[in-house]
Amino acid sequence: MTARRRSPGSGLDLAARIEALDDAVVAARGRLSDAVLEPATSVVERARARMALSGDYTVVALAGSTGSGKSSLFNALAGADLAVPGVRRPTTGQPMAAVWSALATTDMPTGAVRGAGRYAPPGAEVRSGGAHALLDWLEVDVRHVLEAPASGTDWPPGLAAVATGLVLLDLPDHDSVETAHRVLAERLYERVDLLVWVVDPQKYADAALHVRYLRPLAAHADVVVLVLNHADRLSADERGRCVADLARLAAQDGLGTVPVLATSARTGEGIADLRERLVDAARRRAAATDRVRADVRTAARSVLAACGAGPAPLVERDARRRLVDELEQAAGIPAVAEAVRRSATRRAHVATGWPPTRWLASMRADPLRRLGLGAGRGTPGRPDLSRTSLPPFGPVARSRASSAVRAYCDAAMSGTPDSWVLSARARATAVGLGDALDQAVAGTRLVAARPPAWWRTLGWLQWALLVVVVVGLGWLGLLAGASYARLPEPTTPIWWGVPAPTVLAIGGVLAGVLVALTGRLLGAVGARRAASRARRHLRLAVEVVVGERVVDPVSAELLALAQCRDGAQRAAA
Ligand SMILES: Nc1nc2c(ncn2[C@@H]2O[C@H](COP(=O)(O)OP(=O)(O)OP(=O)(O)O)[C@@H](O)[C@H]2O)c(=O)[nH]1
Ligand SMILES: [Mg+2]
Repeated sequence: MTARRRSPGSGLDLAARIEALDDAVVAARGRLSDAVLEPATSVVERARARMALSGDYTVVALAGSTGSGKSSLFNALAGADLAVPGVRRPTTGQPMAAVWSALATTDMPTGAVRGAGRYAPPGAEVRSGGAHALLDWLEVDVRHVLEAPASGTDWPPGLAAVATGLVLLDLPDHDSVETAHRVLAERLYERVDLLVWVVDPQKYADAALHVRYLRPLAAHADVVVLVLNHADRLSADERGRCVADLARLAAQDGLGTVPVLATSARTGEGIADLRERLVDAARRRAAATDRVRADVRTAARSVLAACGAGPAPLVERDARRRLVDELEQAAGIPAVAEAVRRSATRRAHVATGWPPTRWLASMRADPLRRLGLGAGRGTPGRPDLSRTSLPPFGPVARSRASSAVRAYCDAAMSGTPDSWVLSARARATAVGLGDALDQAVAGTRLVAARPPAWWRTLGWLQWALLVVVVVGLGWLGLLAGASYARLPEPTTPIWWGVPAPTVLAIGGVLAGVLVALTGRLLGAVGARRAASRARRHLRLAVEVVVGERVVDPVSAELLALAQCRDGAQRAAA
């Protein structure tokens, strides 16, 4: 066993690691490719399943190519002819189990069983969590339980120390013409606790063995044993060279620390040593958790390679501001603000202008109403019920909005994996943004509910001045009538050297014009203020839309990335 450097998170227990990997996978779903996530998902499922099953048993599989001597070794280790080794190959088509354990007698009936079919003789007590449940999960139907001794002393020779919970599997090959064998074998390669790779002197350097099977197990050195079988066919020198060469190739595969043994199923050489190692592993009861831990680590590392490490990036404030600026333009907000200004100017004019010419101003259409906006339009709080007459979100505005949204996504997601950026872009879609902005504009109050008080004051003043003018003109008319009818001329008061009715008529007109000019001046100032207030409200409305449609979805992507990285880091530690 090699000493491992402790890293932060390496104190996590295995269950927490499995959950951390699951968190990472859940966070990455739809964001990383299936090629990365599917194996990790299977690892989580297998790990949970194995951890829920008995830890008292250690499942050891004899793996390798056809003819390497797996079945012969299985028999040699069992000390009984359970499997049928063959000269014609491939021989083994179904996996077969041998269970040594005093424990087994309590959860499986004892006795050697040969043949296919699920082993469930009458009266068999099936206890969940026992070897039986474990073999059910592994889908190994052919099972042999070695005869339980009457007392602890009369185990068969060589097996006295084996009351350990060792479950040995003889597997089909992975390299014959029978692809069904490979499928069965590979399914078990992924699930057993400890893998004994049985190779022979001819095929131990096969590229397929190393590239397809051993390299992916680089993190599994604690649960791999290499066995060079058929050792009786080699001279002592050749054997030494072969073992050294196999160890060198294993080191290249990242398995430099695994034991490499030479055995002969024919002569029995090396069998006791191999059995001792397996019994020792079964007694320590660590292989199952070591295997699962290595699986979880390997899967977490591949997720980490895809999602990247480190904290998720923070979105710059500027990026959001730029997006809001662009969408304001795309939604025609400056045009609306300008319409608010011109509408307020017009209304101030109508309210405070000189009454005889006011109607001229009121004849001009209200620019806000022309846009389908303005007082009394829309339903505040229910913008979905109204639509403005702003120019529709045409291709130009739409492409402007989409490129602004894309620029925001790219800025926010910089340094994250491409697939994550694409996912953010897909979620922060610009589709429907035009309508959302239009509704936001429609739902924004642009005109104050009540006109300013000074408008009304000036308006009444104008009417009063008009009355003065009318009185003056009427008076002048009476004087003219009296003079025409040669009636005695009434005395007319003289103000400032001018007859009073003339003062009233001319003064009233001049004062009306003055008040109208004052109204215009104040109206222009008020209209500019109304426009900038409207602009502020419209910007807030655009910000709300941007938040819901773009910023929140992108933040959710960043959060998922942070969760994925955190989970994968904890699982891989
Ligand atoms: N000389 C020698 N022959 C062996 C040894 N181990 C197995 N054999 C022979 O090699 C042949 C194949 O052995 P099996 O045990 O059937 O090999 P296998 O790996 O189970 O093969 P498949 O079931 O086809 O995958 C048989 O004829 C065995 O007798 C060994 O250590 N030395
Ligand atoms: Mg076989």
